[in-house]
Amino acid sequence: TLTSVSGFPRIGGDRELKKAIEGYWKGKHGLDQVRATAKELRERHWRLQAEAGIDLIPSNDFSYYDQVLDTAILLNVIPQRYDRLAFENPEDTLFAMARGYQGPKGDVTALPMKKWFTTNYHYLVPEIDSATDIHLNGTKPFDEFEEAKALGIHTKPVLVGPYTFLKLARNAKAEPLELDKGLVNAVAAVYAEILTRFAALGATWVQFDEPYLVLDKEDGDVELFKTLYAKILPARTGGVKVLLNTYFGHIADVYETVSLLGFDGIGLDLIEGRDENLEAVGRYGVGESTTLFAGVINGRNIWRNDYAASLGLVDALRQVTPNVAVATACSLLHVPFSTAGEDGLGDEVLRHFAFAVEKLGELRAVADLSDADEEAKKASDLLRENQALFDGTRVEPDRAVADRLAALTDEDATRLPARAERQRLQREALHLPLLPTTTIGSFPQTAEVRAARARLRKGELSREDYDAFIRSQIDQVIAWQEQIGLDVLVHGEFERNDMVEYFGQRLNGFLFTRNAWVQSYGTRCVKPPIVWGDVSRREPITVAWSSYAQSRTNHVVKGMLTGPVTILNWSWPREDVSNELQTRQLALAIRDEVLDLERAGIRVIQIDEAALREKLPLRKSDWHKKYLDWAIPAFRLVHAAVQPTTQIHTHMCYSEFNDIIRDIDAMDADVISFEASRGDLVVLDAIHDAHFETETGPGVYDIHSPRIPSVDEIEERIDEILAKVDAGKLWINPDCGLKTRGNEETWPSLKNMVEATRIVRARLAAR
Ligand code: THG
Ligand code: ZN
Repeated sequence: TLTSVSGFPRIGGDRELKKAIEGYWKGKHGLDQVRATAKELRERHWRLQAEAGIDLIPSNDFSYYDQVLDTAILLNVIPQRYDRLAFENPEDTLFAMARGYQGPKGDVTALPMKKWFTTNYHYLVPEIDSATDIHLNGTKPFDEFEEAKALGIHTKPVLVGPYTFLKLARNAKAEPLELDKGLVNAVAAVYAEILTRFAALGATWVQFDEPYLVLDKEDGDVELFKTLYAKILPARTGGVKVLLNTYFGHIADVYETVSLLGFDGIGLDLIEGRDENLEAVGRYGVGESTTLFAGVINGRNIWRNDYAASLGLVDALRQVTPNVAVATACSLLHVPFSTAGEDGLGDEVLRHFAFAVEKLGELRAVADLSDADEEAKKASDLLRENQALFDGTRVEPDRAVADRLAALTDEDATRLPARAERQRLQREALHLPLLPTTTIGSFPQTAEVRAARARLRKGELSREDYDAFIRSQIDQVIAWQEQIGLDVLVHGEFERNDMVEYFGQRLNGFLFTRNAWVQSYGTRCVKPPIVWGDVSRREPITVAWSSYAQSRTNHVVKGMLTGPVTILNWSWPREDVSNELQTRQLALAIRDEVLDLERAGIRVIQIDEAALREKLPLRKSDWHKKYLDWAIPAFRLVHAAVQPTTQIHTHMCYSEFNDIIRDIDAMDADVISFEASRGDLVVLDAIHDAHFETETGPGVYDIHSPRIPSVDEIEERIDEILAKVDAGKLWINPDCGLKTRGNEETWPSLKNMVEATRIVRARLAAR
């Protein structure tokens, strides 16, 4: 049985690509070194897959920064402002589009970045305007195909498909495209040309990734898909085959249409879209010359595959067609590289894990087992050993946690009195001015802060000295906040590496890896903690730092926590219990922390839910019953027991929640801050129209850029917001945390923000 990998991680087992590219950006070496590292990694990754016996090994899944950006460049979708910089090397144009450019050649901001479906990966949004001249630009996919061929490895080129590309692209005003005939034809023509070229190079399969197909369809979507592929598929010459690959959900609503278009292969996600996809295949059948690619190896988890379950899925498809290949359910980009070297974990634990390299072996094993007869399967050690991983209890349940959860009632997740009454009491208790100013919590993680943490880890700095260092950082940041006149202060989070890892490390039930990095965007990676058992809190986590900060000032200091939904979404959840249960366990742990902070005299507590929207199901019909109905109450459980005068804040990184605005209000926080500085004021209309009760802090400047916004600019911004939000309910803050910024831009920016606020306040008072 044929095996196919959708895509492989490219950052490298030791993040070699990250280091090479960042070294180049810092001027430590030239592009030649970046190119050499990239080439080495491609070779290593192809060889690993070949040695694992994979039949269809992807090429062009490599990228310096992002595969959507690569696709844009391949289609010559390069806005003029980047082209005009006239770099000699195409890599520099690519990096300018990805990160912006400021230097002798000009000054341009980066393309916007967005979350890739329900993952923590981010892609760059292609920008198409009337001046865009779409044509095949560059040779990256062909070069990489030939590079592998020269190594004796025949690969399957992979491209982001034309439908997904057009659905993700925006016009210059960041609006969805008006898809006129010319544009659609031009895009289809490039893909047809790509197919023709690959046929000439001797490719057997070409894979087009169309994850956008798993979303609800809008008017015209199905037509668009049909139009594109009706123009592209006839370009199959010389026996080249086209695999239409879908993932992150099911395509039941279009399966019939798609199966009639004559693709040589259709890739189906049998993990996330299992039941619907199986049902659709059963109902509509499969064309005689079409192979189904059964996506049974999970590309979104770190757990070993359950072979018996996978074989069941392959068998179910074989009831319909003999032409079944076995595949990863999506690209392996979203999992860490390899478990090799994770010797801190112990074999009892490690045998349950499969990262990208180990998943290759699983894929081959499932394919081979699916060819074996019943006798051979019975005799298979491989199958027996695999089964043993899923028999019995992996970890003893924590009775105390179960009892606590069982005793909870709706009242435990219901805060009283009602929000309007609380807001009145809080205004009196906290003595806040109109338009209170604050920040999202973190301050710059300078080289000095990172170095201190590294030295603590290596044993070069004692815990006492480290704590003293953190206290000195807090002293400084409190003093600076007082100086520039912020109203609600924070301690700066200098003690934290990552807002999720930090909490995971201090809770029962979590495990950690040394090197299990996953790309989040560009060269930035995350190392999510692993939920292994029932979660509970051992002891207070943040109380000492927050109380210390509060002891240094007469201003209110805001306590800073990460919420349960975000902790789970940015961890590797276990699969033997539901996400809902794990989130409720986390909610109880954070609830204990909230109450301890309150007891210690912290009167404002922020519970970040930066990733709340990330795992919102892709199909609207699933939003509530599969997610919001338990995620929102879990958040309420965290804070419902505080005093009416304790003010609860929350923060979300993306303002894309117009469509779930009532659910956000139902979190019942007193204040919410969110990103809104990129000109997108639509969410403010939604807040207005929904009679949103939560006080709001729409970010007044963009922290993702090193630019310092002027007082005028921020003042204008506040006025714009005031046209839509009642002054009595408005907070003034930046977009997001400041940990990725430097002090040299942070403090002037905040100073300007406070100054702009004072001007607006004075104007409002004079009215
Ligand atoms: N934490 C986690 N996920 C996130 C964010 C986060 N996802 C979305 C958002 N923030 C943007 N993503 C990132 C991801 C990584 C980093 C910053 C923003 C980052 N990573 C360091 C790097 O790759 O250099 C890690 C280095 C280290 O810790 O040694 O800065 O905040 N979980
Ligand atoms: Zn944020």
